Amino acid sequence: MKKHHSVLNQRQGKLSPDILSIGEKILSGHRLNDKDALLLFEKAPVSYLGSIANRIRISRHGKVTYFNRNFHIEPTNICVFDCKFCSYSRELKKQSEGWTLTEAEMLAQVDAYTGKAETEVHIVGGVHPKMGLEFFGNLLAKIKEKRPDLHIKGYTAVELEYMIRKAGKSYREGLAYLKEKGLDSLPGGGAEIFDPEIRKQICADKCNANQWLDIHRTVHQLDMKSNATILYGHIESYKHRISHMEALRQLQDETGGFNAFIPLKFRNGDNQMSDIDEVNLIEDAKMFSMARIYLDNFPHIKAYWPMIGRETAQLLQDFGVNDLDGTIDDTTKIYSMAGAEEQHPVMNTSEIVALIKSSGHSPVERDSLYHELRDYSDNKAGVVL
Ligand code: V47
Ligand code: SF4
Repeated sequence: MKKHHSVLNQRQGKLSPDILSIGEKILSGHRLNDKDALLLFEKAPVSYLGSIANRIRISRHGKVTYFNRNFHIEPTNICVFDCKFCSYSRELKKQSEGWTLTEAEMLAQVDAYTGKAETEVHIVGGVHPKMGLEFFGNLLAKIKEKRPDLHIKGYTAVELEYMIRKAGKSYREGLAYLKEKGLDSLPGGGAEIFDPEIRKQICADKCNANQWLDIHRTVHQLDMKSNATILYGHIESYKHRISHMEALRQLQDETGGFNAFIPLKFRNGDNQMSDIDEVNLIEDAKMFSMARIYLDNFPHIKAYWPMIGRETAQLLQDFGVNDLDGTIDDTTKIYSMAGAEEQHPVMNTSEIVALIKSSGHSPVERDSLYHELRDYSDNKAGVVL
């Protein structure tokens, strides 16, 4: 990448020498340390971070942006926990305001996709004391019986830590059991911010950082992949974001089991943190760029468009993002309830292809493990054939 350095310098005009030298170190392949990461977060212009993140993105993925076709099952919004940022869950004591699907209702949702092109189901919800390990094991087995071809990405580490602990099993036993029943991979939710002080203030009662990391480590040791997230833009500082990413980078060095990192922007609609302003687009672009730069061992940086909005997601492709989730058929309520732009997040394949193309990127449909299924870049109209 050496030949790019002088171009980068000229384009950036007056940048302090320390920022410039960090940029050059990164582009010549050095891993970003925490001290330099803090300096970049605090002092580097977003355009500079974006140009570095984009160079890394291009060197790994060219202009390709992946998407996959998935649908969500949200088994319940009843939750034993009380995360202050959550607009979705209803506490156990207010069960009458919540919903809980039966096994038959969830299987009917799977049936609705018979013969359709969706390759993945994402199962995620609240933590209901009556929906235990065995209940979910049986559900997985029945989904697989119907649709052996469907990849099941299911249950955050928070849901798993609770159901496995209640079943009196070790993480290894519980996760091996779910794998045997049909679980293919884990989504990245529940990570929030690992720092114990911040965690105490925003989600005191659910699994802690070490438990989250142990569950993902065990999943990787069992030969399954997972994702990771960060909830940014609330009461945390840049230091907390960096130490969060540091823990993830270390685990990825150890196991190589993470596929994607997904920065989740805090949305302030209808929750106990509604008095906190949401961060602006500049902060979003900085967060995604820093994720691409810092997490040098994560292959994919994903934007979850139902939450961040489709135009922002489109723009973030120039700030490190190479993956957009998903072609969700209006099956998620988590973000519309938190005040995200997308009240009814539906994007069919033609629309997502058009969105990726219109910013000069190349849409490629992937499966859940990032095998390429179809390259749409020559399909000028973005028509689903
Ligand atoms: O853990 C809850 C977040 C997560 C709010 O792995 C909020 O492919 C912002 O993790 N503002 C669940 N965020 C969703 C999730 C996810 C989504 C899409 C893809 C994948 C994947 C994972 O939603 C929770 C929490 O961090 N969340 N409330 C809120 N008000
Ligand atoms: Fe429950 Fe998840 Fe909401 Fe926390 S974020 S209250 S664990 S549903």
